[in-house]
Amino acid sequence: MSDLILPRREAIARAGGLVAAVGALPLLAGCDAINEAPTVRKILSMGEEMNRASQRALMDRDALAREFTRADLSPTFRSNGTKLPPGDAYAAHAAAGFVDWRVQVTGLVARPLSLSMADIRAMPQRTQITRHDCVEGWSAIGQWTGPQLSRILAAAGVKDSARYIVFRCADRLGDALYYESCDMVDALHPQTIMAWALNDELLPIANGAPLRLRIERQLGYKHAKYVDTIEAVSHLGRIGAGKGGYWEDRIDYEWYAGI
Ligand SMILES: Nc1nc2c(c(=O)[nH]1)N[C@H]1C(S)=C(S)[C@@H](COP(=O)(O)O)O[C@H]1N2
Ligand SMILES: [Mo]
Repeated sequence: MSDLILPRREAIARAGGLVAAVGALPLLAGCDAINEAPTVRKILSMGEEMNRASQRALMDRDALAREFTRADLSPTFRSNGTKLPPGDAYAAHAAAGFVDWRVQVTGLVARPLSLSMADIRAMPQRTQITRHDCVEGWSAIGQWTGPQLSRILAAAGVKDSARYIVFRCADRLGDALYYESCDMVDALHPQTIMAWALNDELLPIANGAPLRLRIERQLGYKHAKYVDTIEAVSHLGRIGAGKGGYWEDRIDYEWYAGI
């Protein structure tokens, strides 16, 4: 939590700095006189405004992404990035309807899990209709179903030392496997689900079959497809090139892609 409190402290410190600077002007009357000076009042309220804005930004991390209705569904939910993971192993899983697919829940957890798709579907489910925004300039509205990530993490007994969740994917894109990560605020957000259905059908291969992350407060590239490992970690530095995601490691995509 301490990183979350920092921005607010910074805002307060910055506002304080402004007030201190004005206080140093040769206005030196009592506090009340300073507070009544129009510029000072303006600056003080700016500080308050900044503080309120930063508090709002913090609280907003828990706010829900907008949900839509079935009437809003895009006629087709397009695919981006990998459309078919290369390799025989994935092809065999697909041919078998993913009956032997396993999702490992590992890292900083009390009870590592190896979940089948049947296990995933037996958990309590959440269905949500949301808009996906890709940085490449397109959006699509789809209905997603799957268990909340928070339930999976609770079943595994995620430890207090876990600060990030890493999602490892089965598709190699160029030189490396795709992966993504998020902090615990997004991991435990009610709309963060591991989806196995899109628009009431099993997830198509192009959209990440058999299981993909939906992390609705984040941009498209954070929504890892073809997930085979969910790992709780304390640091991201030793994973991939250390920037928390496949694209973050390669081009200047932000790790925190909040929307
Ligand atoms: N494993 C994996 N996940 C991925 C990608 C990918 O190439 N591989 N592309 C990302 C990008 S940039 C976007 S916009 C979305 C696209 O999801 P869609 O194919 O269902 O439209 O998946 C994201 N997750
Ligand atoms: Mo994207």
